[in-house]
Amino acid sequence: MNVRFLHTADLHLGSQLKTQHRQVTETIDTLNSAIYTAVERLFETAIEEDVDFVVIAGDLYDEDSRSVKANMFLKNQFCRLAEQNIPAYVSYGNHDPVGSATDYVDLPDNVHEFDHEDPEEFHYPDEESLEARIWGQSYRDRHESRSMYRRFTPVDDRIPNIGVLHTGLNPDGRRYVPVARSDLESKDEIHYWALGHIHDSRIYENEQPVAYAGVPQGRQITESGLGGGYLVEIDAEGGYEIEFVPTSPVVWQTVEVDVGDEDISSVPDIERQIEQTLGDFSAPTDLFGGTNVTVRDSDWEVDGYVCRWVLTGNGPVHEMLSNDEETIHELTRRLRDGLTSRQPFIWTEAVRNATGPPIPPIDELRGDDRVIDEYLALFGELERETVREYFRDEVGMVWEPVNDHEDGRPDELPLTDQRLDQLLERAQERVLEELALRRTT
Ligand SMILES: [Mn+2]
Repeated sequence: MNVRFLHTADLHLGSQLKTQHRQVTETIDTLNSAIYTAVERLFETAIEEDVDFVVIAGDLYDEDSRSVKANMFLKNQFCRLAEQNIPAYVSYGNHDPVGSATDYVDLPDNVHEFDHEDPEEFHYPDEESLEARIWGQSYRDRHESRSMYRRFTPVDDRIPNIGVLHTGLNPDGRRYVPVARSDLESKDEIHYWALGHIHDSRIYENEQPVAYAGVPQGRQITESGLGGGYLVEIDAEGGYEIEFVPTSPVVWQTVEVDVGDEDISSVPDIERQIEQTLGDFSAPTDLFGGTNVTVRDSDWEVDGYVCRWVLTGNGPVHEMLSNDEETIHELTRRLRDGLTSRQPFIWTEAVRNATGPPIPPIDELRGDDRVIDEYLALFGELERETVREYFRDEVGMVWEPVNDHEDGRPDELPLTDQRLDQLLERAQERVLEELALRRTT
């Protein structure tokens, strides 16, 4: 016995892309409707593929107050499924807990919403001709300290059993369904874990698949790459096939552009340098390296990219970019004017200046100057883990690592290993720049 279904989560209907795009007209419709377009594509795929059912693992809405528009939109999507006799099994998450929910419209009968007091088991297609069981539980409040999964108890594993959970997979956290991945993996009677909450698509294949569908459409620079959902086929013997269906019309990217060349000295020069990177743009499809997940090849195309340009390199433009904020503002404005009408469009989210002053190449300085040599040797020490520990201690609470994106605060800077690397590298460059300037002039 096998079943085929669509697994999605974290639609966050009712939220907006954080793009500061209010002042443009050409792309405004695409950006404003990107989340709806992405979700519509998911439902379209479910219908085209004639799946058995659809599973949504929480955060359908961005706010627990929901919105009339989002509510009406989802109702229409569910009605399209109903016309094809496709049921949907829906759990609510920390963004749309049931306890404080306002439903503006009633959803059609093919939508089965998981209860928020106790776990619930739904039967596909019905009690008489049982082909699959779908277990889940909705959030009652914004924070859920119940781990829920223990009470997902199908009577046998002779047909596919699916567990639906909105969780950060953090056994020590108390807010988003504390549970370890190994806890879920040890539940042999569950053949597929359909998870929500983490916003990028990822999958663990140690035992049965434990899968996050990710967002259908990224909304900010930290949600980069393709958004989408999974087409899943499973059987009761542990066999499975998972295909990722890309849906996001807009892709977020951070692009480093080296503007350190000595010939680059003006704003138009920087623009030309940025334009040279555009030829390499393509939606990244190598998302699931080392797993069994394939990315669906369809006529789907990206409508546009939202880019954060990070300018790097040591050259004459450093002074111009650093002395006056207006330069960055003007560059941002010109990029928005110049690139937005392209196909696919390029919207500039921000320009960040990470350039340094012109200095001689390090290799020219090495060996010639005792101070610089000593400094370079000292910097090698920073690679050691004990020194990294010391830094982590010194910078204190403000740099506490945040494992769950929901726990991030605007006044905190989560210190990941990657960010620590960036900081150390940047610090090394800054000191070296100062030393080189002072020792050579
Ligand atoms: Mn979410």
